[in-house]
Amino acid sequence: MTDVPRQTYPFTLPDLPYSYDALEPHLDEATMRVHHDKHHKTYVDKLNEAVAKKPELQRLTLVELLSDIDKLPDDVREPVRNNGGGHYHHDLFWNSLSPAAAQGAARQPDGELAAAISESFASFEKFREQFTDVAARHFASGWVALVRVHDTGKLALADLKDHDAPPLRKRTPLLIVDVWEHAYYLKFQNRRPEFLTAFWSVVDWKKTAQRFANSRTATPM
Ligand code: MN3
Repeated sequence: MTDVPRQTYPFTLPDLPYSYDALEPHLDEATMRVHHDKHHKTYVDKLNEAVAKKPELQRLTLVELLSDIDKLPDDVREPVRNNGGGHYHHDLFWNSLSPAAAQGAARQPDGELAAAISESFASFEKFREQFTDVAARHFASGWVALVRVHDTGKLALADLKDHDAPPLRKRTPLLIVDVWEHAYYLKFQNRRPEFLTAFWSVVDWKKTAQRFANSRTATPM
């Protein structure tokens, strides 16, 4: 299956890359099930509905659609922004999480990613503090991502409203957390900080390091 950023119409929902209960006890099976099978699927379905009406958009990849959002026809711009962004971000979120980390393995980055985080944020602890703070304070629905800024090669945080994607030609998201209530309400109700603590226990630093390495050599498109 084509990786999600490079998918073209008709877009498809990949299976979760691990079992629904693989992140227990940090992230619960019931939430993972409804989040992937219902929420994420609905974004894919609605994205397809929107693009079905525009044959001229059907050869564009998901990243191309999201990068040129302002150039899209008026009647599909918002559906693509919301549902295309929802598809892109959820795929990255599933691939930001690791069953091995849930079991206690590799809960910190190493190698070049660790060095880049320290260079951009002073230390791993400062990075985690800043990321957690932005995610805890984010008003209403959205996402917080660690991104690589292509111009400078530095890492930065992106605080994203609703499903708005960052400018993907200029910034590549490496790690993301979903702060929509549907991501945590079943288990944590309104206690978003507890969800964020659970998130740090399941981050997939290995895949994040792979995305970091790819972002330095491959074009985002
Ligand atoms: Mn979600």
